[in-house]
Amino acid sequence: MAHTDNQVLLGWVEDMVGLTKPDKVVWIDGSEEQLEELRKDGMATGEMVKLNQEKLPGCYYHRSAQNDVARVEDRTFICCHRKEDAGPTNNWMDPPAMYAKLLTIYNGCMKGRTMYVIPYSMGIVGSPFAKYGIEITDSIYVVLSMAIMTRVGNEVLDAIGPEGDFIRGLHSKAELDPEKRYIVQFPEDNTIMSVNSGYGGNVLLGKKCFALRMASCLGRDEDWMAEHMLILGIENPQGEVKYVCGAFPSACGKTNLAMLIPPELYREKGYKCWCVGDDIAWLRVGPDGRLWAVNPENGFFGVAPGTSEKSNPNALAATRKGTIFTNVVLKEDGTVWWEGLDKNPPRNALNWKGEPWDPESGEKGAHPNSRFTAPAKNCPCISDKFDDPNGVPISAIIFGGRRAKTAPLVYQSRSWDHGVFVGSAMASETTAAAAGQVGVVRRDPMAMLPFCGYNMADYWQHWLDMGKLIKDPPKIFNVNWFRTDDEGNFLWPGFGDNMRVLEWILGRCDGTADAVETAVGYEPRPQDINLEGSGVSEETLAEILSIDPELWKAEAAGIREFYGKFGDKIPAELTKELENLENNLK
Ligand code: OXD
Ligand code: MN
Repeated sequence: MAHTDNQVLLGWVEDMVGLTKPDKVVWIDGSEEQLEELRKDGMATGEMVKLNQEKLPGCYYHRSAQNDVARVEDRTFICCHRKEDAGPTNNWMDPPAMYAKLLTIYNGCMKGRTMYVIPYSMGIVGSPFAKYGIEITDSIYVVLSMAIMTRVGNEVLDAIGPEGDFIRGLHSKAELDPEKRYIVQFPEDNTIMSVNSGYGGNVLLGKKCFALRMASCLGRDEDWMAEHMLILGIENPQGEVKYVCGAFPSACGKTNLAMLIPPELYREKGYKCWCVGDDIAWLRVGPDGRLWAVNPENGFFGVAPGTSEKSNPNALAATRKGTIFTNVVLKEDGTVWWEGLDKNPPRNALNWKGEPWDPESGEKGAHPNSRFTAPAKNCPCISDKFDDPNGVPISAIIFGGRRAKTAPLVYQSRSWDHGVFVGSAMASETTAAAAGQVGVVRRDPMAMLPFCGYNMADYWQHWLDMGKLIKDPPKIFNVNWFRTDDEGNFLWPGFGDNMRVLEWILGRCDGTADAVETAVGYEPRPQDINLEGSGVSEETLAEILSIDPELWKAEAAGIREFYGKFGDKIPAELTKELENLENNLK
């Protein structure tokens, strides 16, 4: 029974029932009893496997189809009336044509299945930041995962109320046919349609589809920002906590930075770090005129391989209860394993495909994009402000990428507008972990390339406009943990030692840290970064901070070429910043 008399909502669900023709409709009320029933149903169909409840209480295992293990950017569309509003970096189709195509695929796709209706909230229900959605799905895995990643149930229907609006989301596994797989956002209709996939990033519609693609459009229209950013609190020995947001392309250590453990020297002095979010930040101007952030999610959808007691003990601890693991190795004792967890690959285990796995075969046991869906509250360093409806005030925004030679360890932009330029030019070099050529520079502005729901040039304009609305805007920085020597060895230790760079960043924000001006912005001198106990010498640091004018001239040319894609939509402020960079390098 639906716990709402919102006629628009009821009418839409009825229409979707007419379209997909399920045998049964179940409204998700958010109760533990109902979720427990669904876990049982999921086990009966094989969709969910109960793990060892002594070692991993409340944890389950799920396998996706073998052709369905990642987001599919080539099948992800922004469908708005004018093609130029989607911009050159998004796939676009005219909405009527896309609806026609999708309606054929969805027609009768839930016959013989149950339809679940999930009311969910991105953000704390009832808070000024919160936005509500309804996801319709035929997947128990989706229901159980949404119950971890978002706040679900009747309280959301109450918050929507009889007249309130919501984002419509229709998901069906359909036949899991990759040729008919579509992840489609209709920003002008507040509608998301996802079909023929069961992989989290494509089907947990609250995350990338809503909280980034749709929300970026809402933010543009309502003067706020939806960003692909972690939120981290840094507590000094006096107990004051300052918050930063950080945007990084994938494979740059975003989750590790979000859950950073300071080096021993800092811990002894009383420094602590607190995680508010690891993936998405919604940013608004607060009543005091400053920029405030919330994490609209309620859990972590993290990459399992590489997560270990050493690399990220906080993330690992978060997965020890109430977690759903996907496509990792399933051990004989009902626990899980993945490459990089430890040096003891298990015997008699099943690989991510469900086949008996020989660790000596040379084949990976876990899929490289195998995941955990873990409740945020499990994380030992979760911030006490995680649940604060007002969010946290942001002192600094940090952009970053993986650059072997070009970008220095850290630099500060000269102004908000210059910072927007730095974000717009963000790039990362491809690693051996991804298919294709290694070391190719891929532009990923603000790490939003696959997630911006409208024309990226308009998005940059929105950033510039927001800068004018914020009193005392956060300072904007760029970091690069990945500088190498000529043999390709990393020069900076990274992980917890990144705290040393964060200390300089916060020092710049409160006016206590020194800097020198270079062609690209303000940089620390080697003596401005605390190296004690890092094993890095001042000479090495000087090398990591150095700027090679020839490489930067090529970088500026690359940015100019990238901007060329957007024609005359590029904001004049950004063209001016690019000219400044070119002049500084002369
Ligand atoms: C991503 C993710 O792909 O967070 O960015 O899963
Ligand atoms: Mn992400």
